[in-house]
Amino acid sequence: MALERTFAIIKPDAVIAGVSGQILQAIEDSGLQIIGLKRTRLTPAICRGFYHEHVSKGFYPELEAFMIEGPVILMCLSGDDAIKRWRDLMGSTNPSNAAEGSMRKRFGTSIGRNATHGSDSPASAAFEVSYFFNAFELN
Ligand code: DAT
Ligand code: MG
Repeated sequence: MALERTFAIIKPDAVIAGVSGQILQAIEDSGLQIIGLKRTRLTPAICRGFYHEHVSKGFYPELEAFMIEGPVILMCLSGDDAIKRWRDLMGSTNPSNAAEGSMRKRFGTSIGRNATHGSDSPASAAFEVSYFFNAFELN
């Protein structure tokens, strides 16, 4: 197993619902380290750059409207096999298919409003972490 970094978001639905603390607790309970964290609000331009691979898709306008509707909590997580471990803890994209106890099962309400984001590969993790964090912010 390799020591990895991955990028995570607590999305606006979960922040507004007041369940950020439960998601942070689940991350810590899983043994992943939160090595960077900030609370901010995305803009349309920042959202487009972040979701560049989805901008041309039919669901993108709905995705952008959702991601800018409230504050987000951005994180860099570190640990052995962190990318897959965070994806597993999040659960499937559609909360109705997500495993019992996963973040999306517990806190998501639809495929679009699914509470959390996680990088899906080492390449996307590297891009996404550096999109939001400077090296000195990761400790
Ligand atoms: P994931 O977030 O599990 O990596 P993805 O990268 O395919 O999923 O899509 C990014 C986000 O876009 C996803 O978390 C929710 C939204 N989304 C994906 N497919 C959608 C759809 N068919 N309808 C509405 N929103 C969708
Ligand atoms: Mg994805």
